[in-house]
Amino acid sequence: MAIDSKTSAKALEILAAGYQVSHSKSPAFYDTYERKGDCKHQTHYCPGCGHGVAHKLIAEALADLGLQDKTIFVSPVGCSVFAYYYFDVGNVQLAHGRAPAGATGIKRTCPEAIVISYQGDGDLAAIGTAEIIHAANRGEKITVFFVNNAVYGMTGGQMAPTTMLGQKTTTSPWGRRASNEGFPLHMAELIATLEAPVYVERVALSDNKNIMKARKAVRRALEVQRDGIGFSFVEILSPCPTIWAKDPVQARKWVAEKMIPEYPLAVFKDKAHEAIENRAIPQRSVQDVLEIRAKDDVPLTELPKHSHHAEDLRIKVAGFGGQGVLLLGQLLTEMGMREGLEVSWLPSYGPEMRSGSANCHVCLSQRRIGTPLVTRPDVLIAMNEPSLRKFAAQVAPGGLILYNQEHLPQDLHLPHARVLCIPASEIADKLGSSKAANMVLLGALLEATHCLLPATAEGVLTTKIKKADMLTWNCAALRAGREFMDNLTPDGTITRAH
Ligand SMILES: Cc1ncc(C[n+]2csc(CCOP(=O)(O)OP(=O)(O)O)c2C)c(N)n1
Ligand code: SF4
Repeated sequence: MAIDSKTSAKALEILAAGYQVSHSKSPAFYDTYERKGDCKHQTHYCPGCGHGVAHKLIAEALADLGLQDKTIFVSPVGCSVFAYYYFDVGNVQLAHGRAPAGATGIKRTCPEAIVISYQGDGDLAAIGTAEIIHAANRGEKITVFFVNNAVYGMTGGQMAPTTMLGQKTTTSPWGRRASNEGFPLHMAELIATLEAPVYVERVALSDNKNIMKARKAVRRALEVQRDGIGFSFVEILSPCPTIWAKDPVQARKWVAEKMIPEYPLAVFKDKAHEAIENRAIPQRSVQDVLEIRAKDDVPLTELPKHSHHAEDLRIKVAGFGGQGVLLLGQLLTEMGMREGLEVSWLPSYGPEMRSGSANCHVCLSQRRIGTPLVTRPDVLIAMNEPSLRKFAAQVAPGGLILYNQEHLPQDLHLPHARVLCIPASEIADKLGSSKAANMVLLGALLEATHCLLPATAEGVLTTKIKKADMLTWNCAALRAGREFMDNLTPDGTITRAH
């Protein structure tokens, strides 16, 4: 290698000063990579692969910026699927294309974390187009590193959305044609057209100079997230020597000569300063939200001094479409919000509007909710027999089942839970509308668990139901459900007939 006189003089100067030049791995990498049998110092990437370089730049930035301990790295499906074997940070690996959706959830539940979505071009620009566009458009405060090598590496070199016109791949053996496969997608430009993203840059791993620029971009993107400013996106043009059938040196050259002309390197957006000054959206407290609602003329129950019986209550409501299953879940979450709880509501129903099965998952919690899925309910409200049969076994030991019938089916034994049989449809029918059976069960739930205040329920009903006669039925049904519970003995039998 030729060393010019300036470089060698600098080297001599360093040696004379007693410095020791050494190479070490970033502390943001594990010391050994467990997956790799005898080669625990190596990654699984091919020699000359850009993923290795991109990983190094990210790991060094995390360590230098002091972010390693708060980072959660979301790996994709693609050659970088095993990134979690290398980065000594929190790791999650998600289904193909879903990394930005997962990263959104993680960032929203752990806003103090640094959340990275790392994706290839197949993952981000093909199967995951919707996820990335919407995460960017919502301005999620995450960082996305998009490794564009113009092919599907992991699966053997199929055409990617970023494959260039004329480029041959296993699925475009005569070269990509605009007339048949469309034009290459320019993701950085596309993302930069959206209003919300704060920082968007394209860099290339083509030579040392560009790698140094990539290093800077990686840091900038992470700083944008560290400072809580907004969505940052770095597209990294990256060599894939194996699929391109080139050696590592030729592959880097190909990035410079073929990819950069198609994908120009640029900072497409850097609104960080503007964002800080003009666009910072203040976080709203529960009290703020209540005040806003008050201005909107929504009648409020006062924030009650109510001690909720449990920190977390997970409820599943299930029945036929048309029984008010989803509405009951919505009412519970609205009530929870009014009482200052964290809430979530997740509906699940078939394509039929009526008579198909429907259920919803409801979480009421004094803490932030990690997942809206209720797989082990504390309470099951089963509005019909198929729902009881389907979900009763899921109820947590010692949990509660409210069943919309006078008796359990004879063959069903549910010793693990407390079962209350309430002929809610019948009670509601006598009050004027069997449609209010869900309110009877709501009343029974409030009485049985004291999870929320009956006054809150009436407040929510008054806001939601505009027709006077319907409001009367529903409030009457709510009270009937509570009264029914008052007349139950501890073993669940009725002391007074209705
Ligand atoms: C749902 C689903 N569809 C398809 C696949 C097959 N698959 C695995 S990786 C991949 C594309 C990988 O290409 P890219 O995202 O560009 O990453 P690279 O391997 O080039 O780094 C595909 C299509 C899959 N695993 N899951
Ligand atoms: S196939 Fe390409 S992207 Fe995958 S590890 Fe090898 S060089 Fe890297």
